[in-house]
Order: sequence, then C-alpha cells, then structure tokens
Amino acid sequence: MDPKQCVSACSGFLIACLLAFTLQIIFFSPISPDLIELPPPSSSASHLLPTNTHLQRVIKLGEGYLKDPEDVCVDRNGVVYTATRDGWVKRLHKNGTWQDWKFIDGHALFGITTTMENDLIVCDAEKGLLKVSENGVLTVLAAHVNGSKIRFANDVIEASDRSLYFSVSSTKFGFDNLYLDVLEAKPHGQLLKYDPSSNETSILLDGLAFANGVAISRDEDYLIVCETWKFRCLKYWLKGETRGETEIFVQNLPGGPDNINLAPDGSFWIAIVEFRSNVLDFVHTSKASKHVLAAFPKLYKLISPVHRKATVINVAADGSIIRKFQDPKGKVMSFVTSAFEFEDHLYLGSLNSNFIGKLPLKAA
Ligand SMILES: [Ca+2]
Ligand SMILES: [Ca+2]
Repeated sequence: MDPKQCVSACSGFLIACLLAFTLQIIFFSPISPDLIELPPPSSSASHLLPTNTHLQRVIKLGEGYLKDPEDVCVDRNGVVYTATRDGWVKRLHKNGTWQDWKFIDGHALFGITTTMENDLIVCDAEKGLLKVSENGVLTVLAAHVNGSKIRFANDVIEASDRSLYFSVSSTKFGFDNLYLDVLEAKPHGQLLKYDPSSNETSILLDGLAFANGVAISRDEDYLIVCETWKFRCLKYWLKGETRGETEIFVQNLPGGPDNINLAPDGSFWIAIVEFRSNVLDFVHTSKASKHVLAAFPKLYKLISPVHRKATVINVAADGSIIRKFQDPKGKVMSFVTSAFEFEDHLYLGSLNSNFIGKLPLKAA
C-alpha cells in the first residue's frame, strides 16, 4: 500500500470508529435530555447583597468524626443531630460529647428532622422514610407510594398534626446517579405526605425539578419545597382557599437550593449549592455534551462546580432575600447543603466536610 492509500485507509478507520463511538454514546445513553436556558447569574436578587466571607468564621463541630453531614437539626433540648455518609445517625450532647447513636447502614442518608415526640425522622435515598425513636428503635415508615418504590427521599418536616411532608428528588435516578437527573433536566421529583394515623403515603406534587428541602411556615399555612436545578422554591398552600395550590416562593436563585429550614423569626434559611459555571451553563444548551457527560461520570465530576464555594441565604416570608453568608472560594466550607438556626447560631451541614459548621449569628 502506498503512503497515500495508507493515510486514507487510516483516516477512514478513525472516522468509522468515531461514528461508532458517537452512536454508542447516543443510543446507549442513560438519559433523554432536555435543554434549559438559564438566566445570567448576575440577574439574581442575591447579587445585590455584597460577597462576603462570613462562612469562613464557623466553629467546627465534630471535625474528623463526621463524614459529609448533609443535614443537621437541633432538638428542643439542644441536642444536635446529623446523618453521615457512613450510614450513622450521630448526635452531639449539650455537654459537648458526640455519640454514634444509630447505625442505619448505606451511604445515602439525607434530610432529618426531630418530631414533637422527640423521634428522629431520616430520609434514606435507598430505603425510604425512616423513624428512629428516642430509645433507638428503627422503623421504616414509607418505602412505597402508589405501588412504586420511593428511591430518593431527600428532606422531611413534621406538621403539628404529626403528618410528615417529604421530598423525593427523582423517581428515575438514585443518589449515585444524581448527576444524570441534572443532565437530563426533566422533572422527576415529588412532594409526598405520610399520614401517621393511617400509615399511608400520598403524592401531593409531581413533576418537580429535583425536589429537595422542605419547610413549613410558622403559621403552617403553607409549605416550601425547593427545586434544585430550577434554582427556585415553590410555595404549596396547606390552608385557606388556595389549599393544594402552588406558586413560586423565590426564583432565580444564585445556585441550586438544597435544604431549607424555618428560622425562629418566620423567615427561612436556604443552603445554595453552586450549580452554575460557564461550562455547565453551556452543557445545558447542548444535547451532545449531555450524552458525553452521561457516559463519562468522571468528566462530569471534573467540571462540577459544587465544591468551589458555599452560600447560605436568609429569605423573608414574602420571598425577599434578606441576608447572604458565603465562603466564596470554599476555603473553610464548601458544598454547604443545610442551615439550621438554634439559639442565635446557624448549624451548617455539607456534602464536602468532616464537621458541622456553627456560626454565631450576632457576630455575622
Ligand atoms: Ca431537614
Ligand atoms: Ca437535601
């Protein structure tokens, strides 16, 4: 074969390989993606508040002892609870000692809340909605809804009638494939209600964009559910003429809202995950790049900006953003997923830290 023939045979072979590779990626892709157009980050109302480094001033609780504590809550006695990636529910007693309280197993424990009976409710993205009673007995409250397995319970809150409202982030993808839900950008999330008197679980809202944090207003007239990759939170009315209806509570957030908690003054603390970057914004405009990233999770990890910073915002009951606390370069904390106010301190959970951050609010 002369060199010219050799070059053309080689390039033909390479093109065929490339074509086969492309077809393989598209036809065997785990996602059927939609494109989304994101508003410029500078258009977010939170932009009006100055960038700051308040979250760099946190006191580190349980450093080295807690593996990625996603959510945190404090009971009425001041005991701090969290669920960690190694399958434990751990708690910090008032005297400063940590306790490995309950081993649940698995690596997908997320939102937690304490109840009026001082039980702890845990969202397990593999097992469903769980209860750990004060004496440590574990019960699965809800593993199915309408005959389907609950696969990605994310956050939960109790109402005064003891009903539990909880989010399911995706009915299609589990925790290990969270990135596929973001890439597919189709709303597979739900808001569910568990009724303890009948032991039944029902679907209140369907078609949510990665349903995440849930919180109930001080008067219990509405509930807020966060939609992470739509950068907004919805208000779902629990009382009054509009009961059962939904409206936007806050939108165009500077990143993906994760967990939300009611503050004592009736406002809400929302942890904002960094989901915006030039690369990721571009990816949302290109189906081909979504398929490529879906095929190479390591590549997605490489471009994912979640570890680059931490942001927490305080949103008034009317939906206006009042305060913003940041670690803009992720120096001390990044990927903060939860902020819970108790006795003038903010307790911060993160999917990228080995401690809980405690921020004095008066000094911040
Ligand atoms: Ca929670
Ligand atoms: Ca969450």
